[in-house]
Amino acid sequence: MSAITRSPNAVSAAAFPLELFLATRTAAVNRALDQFLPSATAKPSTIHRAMRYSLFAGGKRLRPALCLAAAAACGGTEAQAMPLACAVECIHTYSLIHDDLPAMDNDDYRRGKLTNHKVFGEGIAVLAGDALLTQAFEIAAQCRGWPRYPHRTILLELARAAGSLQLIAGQVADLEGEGNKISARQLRYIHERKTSALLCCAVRLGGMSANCTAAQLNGLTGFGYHVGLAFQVIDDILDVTQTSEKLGKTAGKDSKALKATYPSILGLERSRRIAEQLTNRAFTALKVFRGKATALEALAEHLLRRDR
Ligand code: GRG
Repeated sequence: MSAITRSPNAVSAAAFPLELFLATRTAAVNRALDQFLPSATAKPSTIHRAMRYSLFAGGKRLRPALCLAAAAACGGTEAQAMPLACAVECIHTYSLIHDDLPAMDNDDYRRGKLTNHKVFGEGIAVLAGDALLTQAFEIAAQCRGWPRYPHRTILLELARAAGSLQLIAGQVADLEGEGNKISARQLRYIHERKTSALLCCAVRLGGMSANCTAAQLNGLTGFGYHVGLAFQVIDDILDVTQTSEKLGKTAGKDSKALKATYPSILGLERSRRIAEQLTNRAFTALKVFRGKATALEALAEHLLRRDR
């Protein structure tokens, strides 16, 4: 562990029953996703089997957990937040299916299983990603809508995070940066869009589902932004320190693809310190909740300490 001072929130987060929270929320999200999606036998069954294959392949469900925890911090309910948590997970899974395609990162394993295109072929994998992206908006449109956040606001939030100025922009910059020398600033640009935008969107949507105040939304935005950045720094560290078996995807791919990462630019130790600093900033952003955002705090601490 680095010598950096940990936020006092890290202490209260340690007392939170996070394992139980993650297990129960993952089960609830899986049940809801199962109900929202067309059945595996709905015609044409190939596409529905492909969508379900990746969606239920054992993802950690961190974005839904963040969404539900943000709702709880604002006094909301799981039932109200659930369509939004599921919508974000569908977008996340679509992005992974497309990211694994030969034209992108070209990976054979994801979530400990063969990638979608390895099982269903490239054409169906592209379509399964497209269908999950579309499904996300169909699910989100079924949310209740709130006085401060009507359906229009919710759908805009999702579309912007997944669009060509955020998630896609990050992926474009990532692709174009491969094999080139990239500055820490350019790397931050990629991480903000490729990873932090959707994570932050999950947190904000959770708050919106509780009709949160502007001050609460502002706090959640700062939290989601910094946790999202820390998440990608840790992801890059795990890529060089963990095995493929542990990660459920091919380890060491970034260096092979000559991708710029925090460890490759700044080294492992500095990268760890940066992830800690970002997590502390995320804690600071939660001040507005006066200690009542313990699930979010525990999740931030968990994301920093995770080993897969
Ligand atoms: C439109 C053709 C086309 C492609 C879009 C946007 C995009 C492809 C890809 C970006 C996706 C990407 C790989 C982002 C990085 C975020 C990241 C570290 C994902 C891994 O998240 P985890 O660890 O995964 O939460 P699980 O499997 O547990 O859900």
